[in-house]
Parts: sequence; C-alpha cells; structure tokens
Amino acid sequence: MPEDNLLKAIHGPQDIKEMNLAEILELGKEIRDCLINNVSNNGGHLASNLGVVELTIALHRVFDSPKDQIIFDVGHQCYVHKLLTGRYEKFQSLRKEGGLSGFPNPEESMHDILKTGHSSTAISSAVGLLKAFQLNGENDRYVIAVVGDGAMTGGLSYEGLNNGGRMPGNLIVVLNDNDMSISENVGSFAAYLSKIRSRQGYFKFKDILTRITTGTPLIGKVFYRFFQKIKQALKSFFYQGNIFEDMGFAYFGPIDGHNQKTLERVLKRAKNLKKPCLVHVKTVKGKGYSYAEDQPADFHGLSSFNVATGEHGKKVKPDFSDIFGEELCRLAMDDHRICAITAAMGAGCGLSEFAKTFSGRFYDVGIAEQHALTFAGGLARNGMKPVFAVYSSFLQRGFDQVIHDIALQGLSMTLCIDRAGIVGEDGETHQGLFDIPMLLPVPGISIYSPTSYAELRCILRNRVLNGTGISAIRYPRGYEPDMVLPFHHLEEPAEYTGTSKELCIISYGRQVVNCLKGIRLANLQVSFLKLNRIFPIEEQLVRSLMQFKKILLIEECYQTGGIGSYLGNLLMNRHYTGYYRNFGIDNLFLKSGKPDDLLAECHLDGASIAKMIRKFEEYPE
Ligand SMILES: Cc1ncc(C[n+]2csc(CCOP(=O)(O)OP(=O)(O)O)c2C)c(N)n1
Repeated sequence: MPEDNLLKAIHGPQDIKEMNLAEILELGKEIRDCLINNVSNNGGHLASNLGVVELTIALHRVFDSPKDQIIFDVGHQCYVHKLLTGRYEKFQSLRKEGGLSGFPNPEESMHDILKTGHSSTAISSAVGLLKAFQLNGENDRYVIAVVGDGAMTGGLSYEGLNNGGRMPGNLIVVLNDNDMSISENVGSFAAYLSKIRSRQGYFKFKDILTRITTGTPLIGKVFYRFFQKIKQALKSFFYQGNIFEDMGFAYFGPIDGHNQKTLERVLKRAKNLKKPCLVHVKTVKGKGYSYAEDQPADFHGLSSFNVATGEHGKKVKPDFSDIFGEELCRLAMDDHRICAITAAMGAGCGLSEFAKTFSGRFYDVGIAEQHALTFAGGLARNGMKPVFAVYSSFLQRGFDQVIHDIALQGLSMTLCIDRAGIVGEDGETHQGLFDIPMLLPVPGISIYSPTSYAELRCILRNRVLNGTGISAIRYPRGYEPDMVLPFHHLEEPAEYTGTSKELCIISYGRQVVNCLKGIRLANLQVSFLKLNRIFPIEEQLVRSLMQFKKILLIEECYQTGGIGSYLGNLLMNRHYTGYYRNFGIDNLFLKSGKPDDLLAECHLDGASIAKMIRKFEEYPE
C-alpha cells in the first residue's frame, strides 16, 4: 500500500507550488496510486483521471485557484483536482451517498466552480465567467477551460470558441487530446486533430522562433514582428491553417501532457500572453496503469475492479441495454431501413453488436445529441427508420430538435431512452428524471415504459416496424425484476390485475415491482393498473378508472409534469368525484447514491409504498 506521504500533506494548491521537480514527480505517482486504489473500491472514472495527473498539477502550480477558475469539461476527470484542493482525507467517500461527488461540486469546495456532468459546456461557461470578472474590473483573474477531444465533438464547444476567441483577456482553453471519447473519438474533428499532431515539426519550429524572438530585447522585437508577418506564409506552406488560430486563439502545442516541465513552461507562456489561448495537450488515457492504457474504454467509467489483474465487473447477465441492442439487431436483419444512432454512447446503450453487424447503418455522431436527432429527422424524411438510443439525461440536450426537427415535420422515429429514472452513483447530473415532463407536451408523441425484457422486445418491435410519429421507449439502468409479473397482455397499452372497485393503484416501468411489493406488504384488496404506454392514456382507460372510489398513481418521475399530473387533469376534466392522488419525486436534484437507497429516500420502496397505500385506503376517515 503506498504511503501517500506527499499527498496527505496537501491541503490546497499552495502546498504544491514550492515543490521541486523530484517531489512533483513523486506526487504524481502517489496520485496515480490513490486514484487506482479508490476507484477500484468505489468505481468511477479512472482512465480520464490517470491521463490528466501532470496537467492538473501543472495548472495548479501555474495558476492561482480559486482566484483563477479552472473548469473541467464534463467534470469526470476532476479527481486529481479534488486531491490537490484539500479533499484527500475525504477521497475514500468518492461517489458514495453523503460523500464526495464524482463530478465538480461548488458545495464541496471553493475550487469547484460549477456543477457539471454533461459534455461540451466548459468553454461557454469560461467565457461567461471571464466576462463577469472583466465587468467587475477584476482583470488579473484567469479562467481555464479543460476540454477533451471528445467534448470537442459537441457543437456547444464551438459556440464557446466562436465568442471566446474575439474576447480580450485571460481565457485559456486546454485541449486535452487523448484520441478517445469513451470509445474511439469520431468524425472530422478527430481526424483534424490527428493531422495537427502529425505537423508537430511546424509547431516546434514556431515555438523555438517565438522563444528566441520574444527572449532577445530589441532585435528580438523587430524579428518577432517580421516573424509574425511571415507566419501566415509559413502556415500555408506547412499546413492548411489552424482552426483555433483562425478563430482568434493563440495556439500552443501539441505538447506532451505527461512532461511536467514542458506543461508548466507552456502554460506560463500562455498565461503571460493575456489573450485567448488554446493549449493543445497530448495525453494518454489511462496513463500509468497498463490495463487502463490497453483498454481505455473499459476503464473510462467502471465499477470496482481488481488492481492486480485489471479484472472488472463484466456483466453476468444481459441488462435492458443489451436486450434492446439484441432485439434491434434482429429487426434490422429483416428491414434494411432500420438505422441506429448513438451520441458517443454506443457500448453503454447496447449497440456494440449492431455496430459490428450493420456498420453501414450504425452512426456514432460524437457527443452531439442535437445533431443525432436532426440527423434522424433527415433519415426519416427520406424513408429510413431511425432509432436513436440515448441516456435520459443526455436527451435533455435535444429537446428543440425533438420538437422542431421531428415532431413538427410529422416524421417517425424511435427514441430509446436508456437510464430512465434514478440512475445512482453519477449523481445529480445523470439522473433520468426529466424525459417524461419534457416529452409529454410534444404533439403526436407516444411514450412507453416496459417493466420486463419481454415487454421491451414487444414494444420495440411494434414501434420500430409500425410506429408513426415519435415513439419514445424508456427503460431503466440494470436488469428486469426477478419477480414473476402477473401481466400477460404486452401488446396492450395497459393491464389491470385485482378485482377491487374501491382502490386502484397505478404505476409503470420499474416502479411496478415496488408497487406490487407494497400492495403485498399492505395486505389489502386493491386493483392494480400497469401502464405499458404511459402517454397518451386513452379515453376508454380513463373511463374505466372512473369506477374506482380512490385512485393512487405512483411513479419514479418528478411529481410536477409527470404521468400523475397528466392523469389528474384527465380525471378532473371528466369530473371524477372520487379521491385521486399522485405520488412522485419532489422537484429537487437527486444526489449520488445507490438506486435502491435513493428510491427509499424518495419513499418509492416497497415498505414506503405499503404505508402510503394503507394511509390512502383510510383516507378521509
Ligand atoms: C451531453 C453528454 N453526452 C454524453 C456524455 C457521456 N460522456 C461522458 S465523458 C464522455 C467522453 C468524453 O470524452 P473527452 O471529452 O475526450 O474526455 P476523456 O474522458 O477522453 O478525457 C462522454 C461521451 C456526457 N457526459 N454528456
């Protein structure tokens, strides 16, 4: 076990500023060991953090956090930053309920500027943060955005660059180029970066010239001006321009992101320039841990693993994502119009097999959910059957595209919404709780929520082959319930069990299981209505509900804007005279924790539901 002698003495960035190179290199080793040991226990993002050890140390030595603000794009690579900013003692609690977040969190530390978790926001945030400094007259403060090459596939990054490059002042974008998103990075920009990397000779030459010219008084200045003039000519001679320079950034790089001295030297130069700079840093994802270097995608985000062997929790049985992928392959075999789209989450969404078998109809568009949807609209318009598989929380990015580029056009596509509902350890930014409130008002949409694999298969088949308009199918992270479910009419939009006419409990998706447990624990005679299609609820079904004296809808969704408020409206409009209550999650951001614990915290576990049912059964007596 490493001693962490240097690391445990670090209470803030000031403690590393005076260290000599030997100490810094030793510190880097201790940090790597600490990352590997902790993530092997708690799970989390390993490879990305191993790749930014030297970079994060350099940033904290050259800049002055929190006076200068460092923003990590996505934020999954902020563990080293956490260790250097006084959170070593708490690091063992990483991603645990009540512990350190796996992402930046200003509630934890003044060195964390914003809560993040979604990609490609850092440059825009940095531009805003810097503008505010300038408006406050704080012109000596810097803002540094650390952005991965994967995050550069998201359009928002360019919107930020577009504004940032023309802005006076201390904006530094560090492009952390490891050639990987979660899987291999895709698209023209990735190819462009590799082209830039291959022109290292030009940049070295430029670097040396700049150093000579700016380091020699008088002659240097004259020569520097001359050099600036010939630079354009040199540029077009050696390469076809650099997008960053053309957008107004002084470009430094590509530099070795694991060479501490080079990193600090270049960052200092960028700092002294006092204009928008882009520092292109070449790093190795997983650096220093051979298993992560060899399989960076597997070690991007993972649950616990064996440090000595690199063995990590491979799935022992298929989960919802796998079943989706498997069924889609089956359908695509017979229908060549079926196309699968992912926004950089192919493996996570269960599309690996589809990508191999139908490579011509598989599109990883990068971290570009907006483009994925508008692109799907184009495919649909010209006769294809697009299926976009996306995590619920990342679908939030594409709200306008769902409305404007698909629904309004009257186009048909299938949205497969993975990780719907409470997700767990990734915390606030990753919970899948907005898709229902977001999608309900979209004209013409239908939304399905299967509880079991058989239902998922059946719904997917029906919707992909015959669906019109947008068909959204949402399913949770993980596995179908172990319990044998008393439902058999998978093709129907809803199904009743029980004969009581007094009280009807309604639910859908994963929550059906906890409701059935709750009913059993409450030991009461109630009817249960399982919704397979949660929107729209047809007139006939509403009419059938009017016969109950009491109706209780329980859902793993925000109370406001969920199916409960929608059904409440339907009942009210039909002058339902019984008691209706809907129970969902309070409109708060849910922090990190195990899904079962979070469900219990939200009173959505079997025991809480049993209490709720008993209380409601007695109401209003
Ligand atoms: C909007 C959005 N879509 C998808 C993701 C999932 N995601 C998390 S990290 C990541 C890859 C990021 O790659 P890069 O920026 O190069 O960072 P690296 O991990 O390689 O350092 C993806 C796709 C996300 N966080 N946000």
